[in-house]
Amino acid sequence: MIESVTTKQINHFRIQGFVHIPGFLAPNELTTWRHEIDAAVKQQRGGQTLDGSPAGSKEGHYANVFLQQMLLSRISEGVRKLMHEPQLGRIACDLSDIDGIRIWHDQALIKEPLANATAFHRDVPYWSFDSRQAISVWVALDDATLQNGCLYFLPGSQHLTDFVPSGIGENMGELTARYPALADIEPIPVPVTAGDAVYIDGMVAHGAGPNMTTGYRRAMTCAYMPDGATFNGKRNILSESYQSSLSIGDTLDNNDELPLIFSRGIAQS
Ligand SMILES: O=C(O)CCC(=O)C(=O)O
Ligand SMILES: [Fe+2]
Repeated sequence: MIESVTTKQINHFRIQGFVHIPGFLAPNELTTWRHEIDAAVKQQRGGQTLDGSPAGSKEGHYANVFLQQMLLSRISEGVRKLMHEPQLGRIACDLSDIDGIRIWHDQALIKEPLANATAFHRDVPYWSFDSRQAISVWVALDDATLQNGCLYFLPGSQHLTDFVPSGIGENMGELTARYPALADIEPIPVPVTAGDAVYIDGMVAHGAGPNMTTGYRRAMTCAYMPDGATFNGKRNILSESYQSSLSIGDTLDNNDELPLIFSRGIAQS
C-alpha cells in the first residue's frame, strides 16, 4: 500500500471532493484483497459463487445496481485484517484533516454484467452522524472503465447540499431536482486500474455508470466516521441494542461496532 498521499492529492481531494490514487495496492496486495474478499462474498452469499450471470433478473431497479455485500470484516478474519490496517485510516485522516477515524462500515460493491447505473447520491445523509469530514475509500479489484461502471463525481458538490437523505433512485438526475445548483456541474468520470483507490468525501455527489460488459466490476469500499462524531438519531448499521442505548448528541465510541483504526494520539504498531 502506498506510504502517504502528496500535497497535490490532498488539495485535489479538498477542492473536488474525491481523489484517484493510482497504484494504491502493490500487485501482491491486490492478489490478497481479491482472494479474501471473493471468499468472504461467497461465504456471505451462502456459498454461491459469481458465475457470470447477468444482473437484471432481480426484483426492482436497485437490486440490479450491484451486489452489496456489507460488513465482510465481521464474518472474515482475512477481510478484518485488511480493513483494520492503520495505514488506510492514516491516509483518510490526512485527506480529511482529522485526528482519528473509526470504521462506519465496509462493503464490497460488485457490478454484475449488465448491471444498472448507480444514481448520483451522497453517503453521509444515510448514516447515524452528521459530518462534513466523513470519507470512504473505494478500492478497484477490477479495472473500472467507462464501459463497466467506473465512478463519476460532481466536483465541488460536497459543499452544496445538506444532511437530508434523498434516496438512490432510478433516475440519475434526481439529486439535481432537490439541489438545482448541482445541475450546472459537469460530471467527471474516474476510470481506474485494478489496485487503484479513490477516496470519496462523504458529502460529494457521486455515482457510477452501468456495466455494459459481460465481466464483473468488483470494488471494495470502507466508509469512515471521524472519531468524536455524535449520534443524530438515524437508523443505519448500528445494532438494535447499541442504537437503543444512545441519545441524540451522544459520542459514537463503541469500539466493537465502530473500530478506531487510526488515531494520531495512539502510537501505531
Ligand atoms: O461502486 C459504485 O457503483 C458506487 C460506489 C459508492 O457509491 C460508494 O462507494 O459510496
Ligand atoms: Fe456512495
